[in-house]
Amino acid sequence: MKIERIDLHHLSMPLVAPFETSFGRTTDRECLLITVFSEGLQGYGECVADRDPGYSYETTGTAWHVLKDFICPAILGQELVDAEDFQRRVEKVRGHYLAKAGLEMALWDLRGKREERSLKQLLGGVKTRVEVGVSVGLQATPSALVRTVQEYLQKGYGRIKIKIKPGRDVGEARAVREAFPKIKLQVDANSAYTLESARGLLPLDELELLLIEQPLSEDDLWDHHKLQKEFHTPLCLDESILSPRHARAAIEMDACRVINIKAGRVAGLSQALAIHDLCLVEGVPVWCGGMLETGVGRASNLALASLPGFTLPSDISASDRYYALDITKERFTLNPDSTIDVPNLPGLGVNVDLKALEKFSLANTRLAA
Ligand code: NPQ
Ligand code: MG
Repeated sequence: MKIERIDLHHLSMPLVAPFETSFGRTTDRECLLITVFSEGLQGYGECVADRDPGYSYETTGTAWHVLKDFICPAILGQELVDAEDFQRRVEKVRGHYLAKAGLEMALWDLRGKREERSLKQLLGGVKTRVEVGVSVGLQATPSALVRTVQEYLQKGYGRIKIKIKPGRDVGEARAVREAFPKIKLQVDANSAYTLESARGLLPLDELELLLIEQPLSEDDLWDHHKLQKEFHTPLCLDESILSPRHARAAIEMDACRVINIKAGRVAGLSQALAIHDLCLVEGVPVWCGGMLETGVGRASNLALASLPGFTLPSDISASDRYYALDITKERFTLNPDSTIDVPNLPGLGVNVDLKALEKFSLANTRLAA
């Protein structure tokens, strides 16, 4: 497919409620929407970078710069075959995986529309509905947390993840476990601990958690290996796994026993697929992480999570968990069995609402060959 034009949209979308993690509190989610034009078709991709470098060093500002000045120029006017072809052409751009992944998603959407096949079909997905859970941000007190968890359980979410940070960990997890002895429960620290301070988390081992996500620094596989030896509960890596190579190293050194796959974090769906395939062979369970995506990224996550190795519930919520108004005409809803349907129309299977897109746009630019 000939890449004729690429539009970048810098968006800011109000969240239905603030979301707080160990790295900060967000009330409006920024992201980039990327439109790729080719032979009468348009493909959409979402770059999951945020305004601040809290989850990742990348921001909407750096992704805008690197897309406009390096990634897009490498493919504009070119004839592209597929995602692997794209990855080869941007190989010399070091890092900036969130930026690369946003563009790669748009190429998959284009390819699906060209071939009249859904992203699920292109990736080799096997499920029509995927099991999901909700990620609950830090709340003011343990009892407020229990009330919030209760609301999500009533809405039908069958798996709860709570965010933790030093001083707000064992007490919160214990309160939720005591209130709901049987639910599927897991915690996410977003790298807030050191090997020493993480020893304070040892009581979590009694709470029958599905996993403990990313307790230590993103660049610290070795200390995760040391920490895993002290826990029966599986450690799960998110921020640490940026490539199939990282996944292989983490598995070989037993730095984790579960991997959270986010296409955005690993430079694209092609790389997410490679990590999935590796984990399937190695018998390491995976699930799809979430980045407060719009309907565009949500559709991509659902297709990815329909692959056979995604055996744990994914952080893919219904649209109304994050946004009262979304940029897709489609809204995703939760089925009573805590699943969400995987789109099956060509490409991502969603239609962008151009009015909503305009409403949320902070800046737009058009890049042509
Ligand atoms: C995680 N997400 O699994 C991430 C982290 C995260 C759903 O828990 C703005 C932009 C706010 C990106 C908050 C969930 C964010 C963000 C949290 C990513 O670690
Ligand atoms: Mg995480």
